[in-house]
Amino acid sequence: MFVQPVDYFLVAWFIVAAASTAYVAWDQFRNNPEPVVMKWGFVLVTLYMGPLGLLLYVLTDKEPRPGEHERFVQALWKQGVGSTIHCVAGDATGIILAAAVTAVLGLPMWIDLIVEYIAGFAFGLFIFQSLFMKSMMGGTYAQNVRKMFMPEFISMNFMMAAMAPVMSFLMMGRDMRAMVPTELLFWGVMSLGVIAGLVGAYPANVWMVARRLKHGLMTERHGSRGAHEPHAHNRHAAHRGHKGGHAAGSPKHDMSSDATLPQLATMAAVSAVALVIGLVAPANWVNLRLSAHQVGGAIMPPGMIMDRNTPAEAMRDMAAVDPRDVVGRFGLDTRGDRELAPRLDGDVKMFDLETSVIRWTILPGITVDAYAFNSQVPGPRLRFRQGDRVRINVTNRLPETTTVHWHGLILPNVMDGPAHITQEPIENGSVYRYEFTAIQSGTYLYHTHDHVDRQQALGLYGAMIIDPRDDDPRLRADHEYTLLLQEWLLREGLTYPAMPMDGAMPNYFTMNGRAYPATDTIPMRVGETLKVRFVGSNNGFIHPMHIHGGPFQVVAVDGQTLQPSARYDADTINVGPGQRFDVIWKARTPGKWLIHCHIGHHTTNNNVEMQGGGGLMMIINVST
Ligand SMILES: [Cu+2]
Repeated sequence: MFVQPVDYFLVAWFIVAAASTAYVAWDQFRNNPEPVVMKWGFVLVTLYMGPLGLLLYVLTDKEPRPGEHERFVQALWKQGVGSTIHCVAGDATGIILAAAVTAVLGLPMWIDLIVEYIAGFAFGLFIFQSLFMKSMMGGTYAQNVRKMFMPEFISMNFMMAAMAPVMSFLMMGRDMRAMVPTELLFWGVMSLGVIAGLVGAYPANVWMVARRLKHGLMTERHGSRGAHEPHAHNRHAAHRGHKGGHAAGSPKHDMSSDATLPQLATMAAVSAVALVIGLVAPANWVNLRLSAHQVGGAIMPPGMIMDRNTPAEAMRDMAAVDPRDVVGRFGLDTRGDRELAPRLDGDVKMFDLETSVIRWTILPGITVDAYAFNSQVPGPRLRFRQGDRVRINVTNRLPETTTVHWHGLILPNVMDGPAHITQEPIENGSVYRYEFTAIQSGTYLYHTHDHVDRQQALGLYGAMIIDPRDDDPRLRADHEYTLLLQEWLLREGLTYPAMPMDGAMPNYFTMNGRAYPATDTIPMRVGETLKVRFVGSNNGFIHPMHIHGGPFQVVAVDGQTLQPSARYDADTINVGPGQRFDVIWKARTPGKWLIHCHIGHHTTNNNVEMQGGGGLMMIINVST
């Protein structure tokens, strides 16, 4: 599935690459008079470089008109391209195969790079240079390996010096799908790496061709064209390709180089330095100790600080919800915080909760990918009476483990929920049964207690209201509204858990899963009372909740009913994470009265005011 704009580009790119490769292969094997090894070289490089490979082929190697190949490929810059293509085809094939295998094995990036270098070098030297070139070079395989070692070493070093940073920075960048071979992005990064590698290796290859240390482009004719016709020789003929038995007197690839030892030694040394820098320098910025198994596939929020020490766990914690995990989509017609009717097992009230990843609409046209209980944000409201025996079966369908904590309740320790502390976390597909007797009464909440900063910020919470055994009429109101708060981070269509961290600051805010103007409106009449239960389901942020039109009376805090003498009037209360406040507000005057957070940013939608506000804002509509 496409989750980023780059995915569309990559599909288009690889279609063009396939077409380019098909054309180059067709032209090479049908029309172009050159050795088979070069035909394969251009085919492979076009596969890796797409239209750029095609361009290099057409400009340097494709015979313009019959009989002109010999003259056409003479120029040194073209010979250099041929030599580089030949190197890149072998080395890149080894590197790409090694990268795919090491990613599947889950080796750390720094080991990947070393294995890739060795594989690329071996593939290039032992197969592409020595084996495939043997027919042209003459001599034994061992002689060829020895002769080609130094040119291959220099070319490979420069290529990897350019290719390694491209791979390191892009694979360990924001979109770490680039580490996973089953993702198109992995192959896109490989292509970009090969392009960089070719550019990096080109200058040294030009020098090596000029000094007759390497072959460039060659012409090889046989069959009906008359294999034994003398070729149009030129000043490069001495080191260009002619098959043995061709024109009489043509020396068999005279590769006697005029490069001096200091030249060669310096070139080799500088290439080695470039290689070391290319391999090591990225470790200053990215954590090369991580493997594809640890973070592969994670997409990080823009602005997150990722340095060479950032652990894999931190990256997974802040990563976007994978849109491919979404199992249900819900529009504005689906509410959160719907009261869940219990099933009865004798005297026990049973509730079933199931976690899953859903796409949830917070505003018209604005959706978030949420972790949800029973496919709603907030999760269903659990309501029972003081003294009830309650059993809650929690089934986990998230791509990670979870637990549930019953915030504020007096219950057996093993039912309390903290992962790894009172219980093993619930694996995907498993069920955990929580059971307890409700001793207290009041406004409570339940929420995940496994990777809370991530999971609760993505929607795993709900209200729990326990009605008292003996109802106090002074705490009743004409209307009741339960209000759960949450922050969201939504960027480029991806949902990240909002947290007070660089790059993770929220840009959307919801009351009961909706942002204003999609929040509820409470209709009232003058003289009526409204009990609002503020629930601090917000995870990393405090919201000073304010009601217009006169003060409210705070009658309960954290589920504890205040003694009449302790009740107090206020118009703003700070609802911190985990806190609850029951307040009673009286409709004194007709009109539209607001309930809203008093942090201005929290009453916007992605910093935009819509119909007078946004986010944590709703209307009490009082009529006469
Ligand atoms: Cu706020």
